Amino acid sequence: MVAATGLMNSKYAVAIALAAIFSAAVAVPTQAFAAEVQAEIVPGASTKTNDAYSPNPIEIKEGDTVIWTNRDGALHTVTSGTSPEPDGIFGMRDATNPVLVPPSRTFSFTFTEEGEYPYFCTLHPAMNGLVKVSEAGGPAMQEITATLDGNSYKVTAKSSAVQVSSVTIEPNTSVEVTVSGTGEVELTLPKAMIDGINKIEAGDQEIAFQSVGSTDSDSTIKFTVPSGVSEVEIYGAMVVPEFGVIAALILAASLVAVIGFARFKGTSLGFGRF
Ligand SMILES: [Cu+2]
Repeated sequence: MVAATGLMNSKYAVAIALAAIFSAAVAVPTQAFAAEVQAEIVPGASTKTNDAYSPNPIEIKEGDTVIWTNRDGALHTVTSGTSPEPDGIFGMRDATNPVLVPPSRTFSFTFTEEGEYPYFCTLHPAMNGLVKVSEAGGPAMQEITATLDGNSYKVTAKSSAVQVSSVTIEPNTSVEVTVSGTGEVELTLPKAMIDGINKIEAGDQEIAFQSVGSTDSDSTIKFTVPSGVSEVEIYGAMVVPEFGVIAALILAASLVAVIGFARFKGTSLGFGRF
């Protein structure tokens, strides 16, 4: 280790480049943050009441889309309001005509505001359901695992606006977080992976962060992802080093030493002949 330290610095760029290539290879495609939630009009719905739509209630977040599939053999509707009065929020083509959903077809609606949305079937007014939309501000929890040398590090992200798709360790340097969306995110990072967090960069810009918690094993930070940013670099006093790279560098160091020694011998031998 001690012998390799000098070489480590000169080969540092190589290690970082390797890490960058590796991170590019594992980049995960970003997904839309809003969810599509499946629901159905159950078989035999015509004779059912609050069990005609399933699940009931449907619990979602602001921005989510509910897709109802008609699994029954009859026509039905998914019409907002309290039976038998449509309120016009969804499921109506115009003031008087509901959207008919034939067997095997779907009806979908995107809920952008929190609240409770009762709905029913205009053809079978006993059929009724409820969609409960909670504030997107109730942050979603995401768990992402970063791996290095067979060790995995579990990172938790909490945000109502930002989706974290991958966390990549650049050994000895930083932790790179791939994000989509703009807004505040709270990250809990294992200290075994990064400790003494001291700087966050997005692109070439430093962004402000707050330490909001610390335990023996984890630290939690909070920052705002600016618009147009897809990668955030977190720097710390300690970032886990890559064992494989260190081993390769030590091997390279000893090879260089051996070759150097052999050349020296060869040269001196050559001189000896003249
Ligand atoms: Cu119906």
